[in-house]
Amino acid sequence: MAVSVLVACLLAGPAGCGLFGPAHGAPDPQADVIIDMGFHRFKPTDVTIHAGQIVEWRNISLVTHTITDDPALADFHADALLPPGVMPFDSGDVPAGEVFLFKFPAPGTYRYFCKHHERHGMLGTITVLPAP
Ligand SMILES: [Cu+2]
Repeated sequence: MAVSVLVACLLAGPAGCGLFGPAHGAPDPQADVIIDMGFHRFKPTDVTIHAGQIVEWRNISLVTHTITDDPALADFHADALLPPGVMPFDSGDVPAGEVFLFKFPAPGTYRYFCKHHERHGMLGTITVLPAP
């Protein structure tokens, strides 16, 4: 996998390497919190915000990740958790260098994962407190 990424990098040139793109620029002005997606890891893993705040995930790695909170898409049911009544969400593929923004509407605990690396332990938790 790593070798094929490097080969793809050489063929595509720097712009195709994921070394450029929004994930490497200034954070989106709308974002309240930044979470980096590195090598099979969300960093920080656990984040606490308030309802209505926006999280920006930045894929600073060289591989595609997802931000997925949907029990129906999880290999292990416990890797996805939503507060009661909140709809599941899924970023879809976020390629290297790209970002994904999501506004958390309701308080509660959100446990999410990357569809490609759930089995590698790429998991995160967002604790959303009531709006101040
Ligand atoms: Cu991933």
